[in-house]
Amino acid sequence: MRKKVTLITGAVGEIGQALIQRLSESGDIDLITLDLKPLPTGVPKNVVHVEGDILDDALLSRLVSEYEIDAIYHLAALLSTRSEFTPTMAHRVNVDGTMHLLHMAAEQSERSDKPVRFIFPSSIAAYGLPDLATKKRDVRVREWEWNNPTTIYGCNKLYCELLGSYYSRNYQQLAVKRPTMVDFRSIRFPGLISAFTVPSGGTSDYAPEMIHAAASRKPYNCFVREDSRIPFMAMPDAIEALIGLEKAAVRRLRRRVYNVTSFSLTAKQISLLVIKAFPGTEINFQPDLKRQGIIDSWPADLDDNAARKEWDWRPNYDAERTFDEYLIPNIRERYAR
Ligand code: AKB
Repeated sequence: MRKKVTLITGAVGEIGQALIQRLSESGDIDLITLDLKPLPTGVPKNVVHVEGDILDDALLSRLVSEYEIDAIYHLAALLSTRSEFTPTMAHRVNVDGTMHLLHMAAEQSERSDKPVRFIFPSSIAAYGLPDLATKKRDVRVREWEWNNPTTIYGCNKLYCELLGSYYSRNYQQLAVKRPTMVDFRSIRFPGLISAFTVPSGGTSDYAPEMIHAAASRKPYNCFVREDSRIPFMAMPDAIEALIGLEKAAVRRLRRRVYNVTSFSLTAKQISLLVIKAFPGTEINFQPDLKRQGIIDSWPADLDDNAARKEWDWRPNYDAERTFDEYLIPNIRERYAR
């Protein structure tokens, strides 16, 4: 008998590390984690870490033959700024990688005669507002509005949402009598902020970078204007959102892709919270034209009513709690060490 496991790709990324910690705490599920790199904090009990490439078909087939993969959190991706520098690589990792994993999930669903739950973090990058006047007018964007991404990463995410929906609906329907379906579920995340890791290659990175720089007593040059506004979320809420959607009863879900959000602040408002926590911090605003363009195309806020209604999504951390109870104490401790 094959052992039942949950697979996490991109395990060494920010979301990956936090998700592994949260899922391994409960100790009641076995995890296979996959990444090109080793896990930086060691391998917890109930976790088997595999160093390998999501584009390696032989490796994916070996995993399917050895384990009964019940659910997949497919987190591996290159973020928005990094992807603009290496669009071909971004396409390979973000799109080809997802395609390989979806195909593996379809194979696994057929083998175990049960749809594998495929959890995919998408992003506000899937939206693209044409100008600042529209961004000011259409503040809380709904899932079906402004799906015109301006970055390769946004295009990759939007297309993969469609690919996942395709694999859930009608993959092989023409070829075989009974289709092998995947239970694809996706979340469009705002910018995420973790107290324990610093992101790399994203465009929403100015918020976490500002906080971590202040805690380590370094000045920070913010690469967007003071009035730049996008939504954010504390990492623990992002993890609860992924698990909440994975556990949601299929009969309640009306969509495959959901917005989730917590608080929406301008870069100036974030800098004031940072200075309040770390008095004397020097923050300068020196906008980078390209990165500013990306932030200007992302919505100022998200409408997450569908997630609230269909799977009871609620963030636990608003801006105040994120700073006062999660970021500041944990970051202080981290840098004091
Ligand atoms: C990025 O900035 O690329 C990510 C995202 C918003 O998806 N943090």
